[in-house]
Amino acid sequence: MNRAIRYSSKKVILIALAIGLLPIMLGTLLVYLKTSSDLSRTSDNAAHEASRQITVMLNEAEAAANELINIAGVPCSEVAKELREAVATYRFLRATNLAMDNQVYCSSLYGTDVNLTVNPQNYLRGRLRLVDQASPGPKTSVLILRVQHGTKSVLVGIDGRHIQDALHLINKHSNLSLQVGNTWMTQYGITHTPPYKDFPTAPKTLLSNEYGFTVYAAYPAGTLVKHTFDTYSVLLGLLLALGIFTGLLTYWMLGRVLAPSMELQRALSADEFIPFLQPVISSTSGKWVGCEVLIRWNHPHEGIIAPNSFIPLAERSNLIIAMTRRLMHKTAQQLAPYASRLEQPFHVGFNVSAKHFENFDLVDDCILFLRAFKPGAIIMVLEMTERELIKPTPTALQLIERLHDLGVKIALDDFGTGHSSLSYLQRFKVDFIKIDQSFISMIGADALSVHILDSILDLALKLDLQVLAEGIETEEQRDYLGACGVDFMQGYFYAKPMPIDDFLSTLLDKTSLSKKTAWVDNPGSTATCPASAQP
Ligand code: G
Ligand code: G
Ligand code: MN
Repeated sequence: MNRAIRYSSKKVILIALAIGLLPIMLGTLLVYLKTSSDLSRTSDNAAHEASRQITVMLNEAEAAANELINIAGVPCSEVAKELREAVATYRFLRATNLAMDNQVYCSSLYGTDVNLTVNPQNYLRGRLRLVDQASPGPKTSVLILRVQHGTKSVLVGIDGRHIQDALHLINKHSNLSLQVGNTWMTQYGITHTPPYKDFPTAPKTLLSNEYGFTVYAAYPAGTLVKHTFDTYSVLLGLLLALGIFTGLLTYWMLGRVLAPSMELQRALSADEFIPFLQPVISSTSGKWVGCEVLIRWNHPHEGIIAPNSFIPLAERSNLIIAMTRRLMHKTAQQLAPYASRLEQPFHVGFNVSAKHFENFDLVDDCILFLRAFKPGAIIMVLEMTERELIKPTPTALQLIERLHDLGVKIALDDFGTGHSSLSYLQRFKVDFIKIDQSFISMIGADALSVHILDSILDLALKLDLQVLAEGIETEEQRDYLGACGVDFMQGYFYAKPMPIDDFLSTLLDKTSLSKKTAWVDNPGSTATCPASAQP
């Protein structure tokens, strides 16, 4: 394939990039959502577990308090021992206290040596309070449960270290805290500002109906991303590899399949396709009586590109219709101003493909072309190649009908290379046949080859159609074909395909024309036609 058509456009890169990123983004999103729901679940579990463990501690403390409430009011000297025994018996207790009318009068830690007034309003639901306690021993926090019966009450303190340990052990990564009123306990101790504000990831709140405390569980900022990468690093690596692979594959495939036709489309929009004209010469007058329009791609980097490298692609990608339309338009534009100085009528031949015979667009294109000239000035010829025979579908036949009504002629190009039958020529109402250059080059070669040419010529002439020989490169070929009665000549011997400007200046420059005269005017010609192919 031509290098020009493989130029990968920016679009291909963008599409490949998008397709490559798709599995990466989609996969990462799924993994991210999965991690998010994982974290949310563990956070929820942690909150429930913390709540459960604190409730267990409070239940024990309540059992102790319910035992001790019976001895509240009894003088301290009689019950101090029982208070200390309770602290020793129940696992989590740090201290027990008895009070009358909210005045603590007996403590497991200090006996009667205690002067403490209790304000029930400081207690959540009158029962629960979280405090720092400086003595005895190192400063620690205590969760106090208060149980009241009438004027009697008991205060039992749960050692905050038990709670801290529990909060710490339940989940090392999540941040757990216990809220009682306006006081919070984290695994690090007591605080009076909400600690969970700094932990925005997967926050969970759990309120204890039984005791009224609240447990918060959450993760620090960035945990989700960190967790995603920690847990799914292998999967993410695979996704990345998959993304790169699909991206490259897409780039490669588009580059092969899509880019060429996109490049053609671009060139079409940029008006890079231009007509070259090759003259058709009358055998009898030697005059330029027509031309064949041959498309060229005027590529910005590659220069002039021959059609063989892009016409098949244009046919496959359906661009050939639009391309031919542009070509007809440009030819008309450039030729029309000089139409009156051309031979009258002047034949202008366009190559058409099988694709053109699938609908009636060609009719409009031909009408537009002919409209650019005075009626009768131009004979438009459509060359359909014998290499790919067009199927005689109802559409194709009707199309030919309409074209004929417009005065458009049909030429069978590359005659001799295919297998068109007589009935085929009649059904398609062929007006001209163009003998393929491969036969013309046989002139002057061995006897067998010339024999093939003679048979082709014989057939062509007997069909009673106008005959054109293409690919004429030598005088000998011209004279031979002229003697055989071929009506029109085309080939490098006369002129190569050239830009319209060159074509016009050559045509209008009379002197240049006299150089290549008609075969009949060539006095030195001794060419004779074999009897079978004589006109
Ligand atoms: O010069 P040349 O290389 O022009 O032409 C090569 C081939 O391309 C020929 O077979 C010719 O019929 C074909 N060709 C040239 N121009 C066109 C065109 O406009 N349309 C189609 N379908 N074929 C073309
Ligand atoms: O298939 P079609 O007949 O449309 O193709 C015409 C092709 O033949 C074009 O590529 C044109 O450039 C080429 N051509 C025209 N005249 C000659 C010639 O005298 N010799 C050779 N080799 N090619 C020619
Ligand atoms: Mn042709």
